[in-house]
Parts: sequence; structure tokens; C-alpha cells
Amino acid sequence: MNEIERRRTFAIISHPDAGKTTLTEKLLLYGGALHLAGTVTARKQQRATASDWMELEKKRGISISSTVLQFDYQGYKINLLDTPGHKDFSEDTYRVLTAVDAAIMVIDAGKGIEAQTLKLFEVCRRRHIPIFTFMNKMDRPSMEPLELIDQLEKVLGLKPYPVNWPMGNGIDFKGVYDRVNKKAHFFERTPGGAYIAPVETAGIDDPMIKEKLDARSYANFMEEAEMLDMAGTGYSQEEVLKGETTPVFFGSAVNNFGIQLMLDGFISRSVPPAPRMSKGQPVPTDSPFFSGFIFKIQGNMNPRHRDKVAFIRVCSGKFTRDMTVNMPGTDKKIRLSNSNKLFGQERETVDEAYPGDIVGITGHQDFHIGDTLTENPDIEYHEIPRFPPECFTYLYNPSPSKFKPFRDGLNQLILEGIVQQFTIDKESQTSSPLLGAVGPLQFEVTQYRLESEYGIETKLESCPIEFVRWISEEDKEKLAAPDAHLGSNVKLGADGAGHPVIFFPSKWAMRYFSENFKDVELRELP
Ligand SMILES: Nc1nc2c(ncn2[C@@H]2O[C@H](COP(=O)(O)OP(=O)(O)OP(=O)(O)O)[C@@H](O)[C@H]2O)c(=O)[nH]1
Ligand SMILES: [Mg+2]
Repeated sequence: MNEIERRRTFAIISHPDAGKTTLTEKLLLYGGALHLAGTVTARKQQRATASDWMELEKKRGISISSTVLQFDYQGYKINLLDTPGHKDFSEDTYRVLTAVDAAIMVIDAGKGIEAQTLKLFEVCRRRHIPIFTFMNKMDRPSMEPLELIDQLEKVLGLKPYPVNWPMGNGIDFKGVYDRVNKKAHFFERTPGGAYIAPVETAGIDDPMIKEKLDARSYANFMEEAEMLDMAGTGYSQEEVLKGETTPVFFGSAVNNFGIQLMLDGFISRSVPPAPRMSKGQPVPTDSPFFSGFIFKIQGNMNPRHRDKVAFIRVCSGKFTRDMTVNMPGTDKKIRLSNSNKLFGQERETVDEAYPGDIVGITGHQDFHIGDTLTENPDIEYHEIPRFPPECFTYLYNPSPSKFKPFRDGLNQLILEGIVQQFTIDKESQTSSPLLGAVGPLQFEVTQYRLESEYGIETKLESCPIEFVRWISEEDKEKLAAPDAHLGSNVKLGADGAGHPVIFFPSKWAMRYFSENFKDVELRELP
């Protein structure tokens, strides 16, 4: 395998709490990248996971920000991205999905397909990336396995291909049957799931299967296994790669059941990075020119170094440390000297990287999410989606003496895409900037990080805005005329880049406005 062929880059996605971070941790454990898995618990005072490293994540036991973890496994170079499930953080997850070549969709087997999984799945579908399914939490009473795979078909329109099948359910869940190699895997629980679970294997006719399972589980399993074989449509790798068929794995992340099979099954069925599109043309991964794009910026990852890390997905050519690339949006050149391989919060200097890799670049103040970095200025990627903010607040800084750190901190969070700043025309520019975000938890993250990283306590002050829409300069001029009646509390303003916008206090006000100004186009994005 050459360097490109051995890259595998994928994200783990799902509804909140299905077990993404736990599965990530266990893939690292089985991948040999961790010797002891941390445990994620609702109130985790215990070892943190490699992936949820942020203070607020540890405190809350939820993922707030996506994390990159790179490791080597059986000759492969794996780039694994754990994503947050909560919808308020979905912008981050959507951006991550632009940087990967496949996704593992985790489903809580007790709940089936939940709302946020469905949304994320639709984004994957639009990108035509292969989707692998992990039915997690089989150690708890689950829905019927047949019903679970049926849901994949009915709700998502995905053809399920069960690679393995559970044996037993809830407290009687003992292991999984590998349908491809026709082998049962029985696992033993380890304390806290910190170590690799001991496993015993057996063929389908082995009396051990009957011994290990209680009578009901055994009967169910035998019946289902036979049914699957009879109904069994063959496996089509082509359909998997098009995202039409999903290989399905059952297991329990917390107990380390079925993790090895998931990891190996993923590796053997996934493919190396495919070419990305620039100006309507695919850029070959083995092009002589390095190219990639920034899909995430994260500040203060390491409290000792107050720096920003720009996460780049390498798309073509070879990245080398100290190489010179075009400064996005200019004809200037810049040198990429501080390049890192990432493992959660930890980083290590990296000298070279290949398509599929995620490289963290530090020390550049002028990078933005979405920027293309390349040796060939003709290459330009437009991968990053944008979303209209749906909630608004004023952020009040009660101590004017701390204006500078307040502004620095806020600018950093704006750069990371956590919140956007807006201004309302003719409103005095007081100390309280107007912020917009996709979900209200983003404001909480903003406040928390301003306090913990910049020492600024802030207050949120409500504001009567529910919607923002972008308009053209000409329309704005027209609407700013003194005799234009926009409606009560409808206001004109601008986004952080100075693009004209209009704010509405309610859906009703927006509808009323549209009826009166039929020729004004209201856009959800700049
Ligand atoms: N019983 C059981 N619990 C599990 C299993 N896997 C994960 N959990 C628990 O489910 C909870 C959520 O797990 P996480 O891994 O943090 O879930 P997540 O999907 O990363 O959550 P967000 O990132 O916040 O969306 C934790 O309390 C885990 O211990 C499992 O196999 N069985
Ligand atoms: Mg998580």
C-alpha cells in the first residue's frame, strides 16, 4: 500500500448520548493507541476520555466540540473524528463531515433511530459517503435486532447488511456472531471496560453456543441467523461505497463487546480518500501539488500555549513541514512551519502528511474556516456549509476595564465559528455586542470559555430578534428611507463582515414584511 492507499479518515456521528465518545475511546483502545480507556459517565469525576478534553465537556459529560485522533493500525493510518451530537453544536459536526471519507453512525439500540441521527444521516447522504452502523448498548434491553435493521431501511432508506448479529439481549447479551467468517464471539466483561475484553470464538455448530446462551436467547439467535441467511441479499462493496448499503455491527461500547469486529470490518470495507472537487473538476489525490482546506479552528487547546490551531484536511499532493503555500485570498505566500499531528488535546510535530490526513497548523492569525491552502493557486475548495443563526443575545461585559481581553476572547470564538456578531443600524455601539448562533448552548459555551480562558465574566441580555435575513445593498438603501414602514421592531443592520441584513422579531413580522416588500429577496445566508 502506498501512503494514500493506507489512509482512512472517518467521523463518528449520532444523536446525543448514543455512545460516540465511548466508541471512539474503545476504537483507540483496540487500535493500540490507548492502554487504558477512560470512562464517560453522566457525572464523570473519573478519568476523562481522550476525546472530550475541554473543561466544559468533562464537567457536563457531553461533547461540545469535535476532536481529531490519529493513530496507526495494522499498517493503516487512521484519522478518527469524534463529533458532538447535540443539535446546538451541529455546525461543527457538519463541517467535520466535509473533512472525512466515511462515517460510523452510532445507534442506541434501546431507542432506534433518533431525530439528530436522521439529520446527520441526510448530510452524509448528500455527500455520498459510505456509512457504517454500530448498534450500541446491546447490554441494555434493546429493540428487536430485526426491527432495528428494518428501521434503517424504512426510516433512512438504507439497505442494511448485518456483518454481525447479537447473541442475547440486555443482561443476557453475551457476544456477537460474525456472519461473514461464520464465527461466534463471546466476550467477558472487564471492570469499567478499561481493558480489552477476553474473547472466545466458536463455529455455529459448536455446542458452546448453546451452553453460553440461555434457552430463549439461543432459540432467538438460531432462528434469526437462519432468517438472515435466507433473506440475505449478497454484499455489494459498490453499494457500500455509494452510501446505499450500510454494513451493520452490534455491540456494547462501554463493555468492549464487538469493537474489534467493528474496527476490522470498517477497515476492510472502507476506501482511501477520493479526489475533491475544485471549480467543477476533481483534483487527483496524487497530484504533484499539495492542497487542503481548513474545516475547523480551535483556540486555547493547550492552556499553556495560548494559540490557535487550524485543522486542515489534506486533499492532494504531499504536505511537508515548512512548505510554502498561497495565503488564501491574496497573491502572497506563507510558510507552514508549525504542523502537528493531533490526538485529542495532545499534539506532536509532523513532518509530512498525505491526502486523508488532518494536520493542525498553529501560529497563523489570519486563517479562516473554509480557506484553501495550496501550492497551486488554481485549486479552490468550497466545502464548508453555512447555517443561519437561529437565536440571538446581547453579551454584556460588566467590567469596562477588561474590554481588551473581552474583545480578544470574543474575536477568537467568532473565528472558530461558535457565534457570529451582528450590528443593528443606528443602535449605539455599547459594550454589549449582538450575537447570533445556531443553538443557545453556543452562548453558554461562549460565556464559559470567556471566563475560563480569558477571565471575563459576562451576562446574557435578551434581545427581541428571532430571525435574520441577508439582503442586497440596493434593497437596504431603499428600506432605510424614512418613509419605508418595515414593521414594528423590524431593524436593519449588518453581519460581522459588513454584509447588509434585516432582523425580525417574529415569523409573523417576517411574513408581513414579505407581503409589503414583495421584490425584496430575503436570503438565509450571505
Ligand atoms: N449501558 C451502556 N451504556 C453506554 C454504552 N456506551 C456508552 N454508554 C453510556 O452512554 C452515555 C453517553 O456516552 P457518550 O459516549 O458520552 O455519548 P456521545 O454519543 O459521545 O454523547 P454526545 O457527544 O454528548 O452526543 C455514557 O454514560 C456512557 O457510559 C453501552 O454500550 N452500554
Ligand atoms: Mg461525545
